[in-house]
Amino acid sequence: MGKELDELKECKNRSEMAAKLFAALDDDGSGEIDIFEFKAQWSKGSEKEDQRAEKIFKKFDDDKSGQLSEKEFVSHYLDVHKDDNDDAFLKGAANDLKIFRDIVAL
Ligand SMILES: [Ca+2]
Repeated sequence: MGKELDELKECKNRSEMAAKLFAALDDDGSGEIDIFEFKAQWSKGSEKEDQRAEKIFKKFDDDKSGQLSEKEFVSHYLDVHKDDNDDAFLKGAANDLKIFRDIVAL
């Protein structure tokens, strides 16, 4: 995940890093993520991870619109990782970014 790490190091704060993760999840660039997009990127077809993804999605979707906006995603991502120190946050985000960008091989 060296490439992702370098890329995230250029961000000036955690919000900017989380916004990059959102962009990686938002495959079609619509500015919102629906549950199908979210699951495809998050769980990569694993059934167990699908259930987790669904729970996370519901928790993140503040206005229950069935879509995650960048604002919803960023605020929850920061909240989930609020106890991480900067190094742990950076590494975790780089790992997530790599997962979100990997092509699903089913
Ligand atoms: Ca929403």
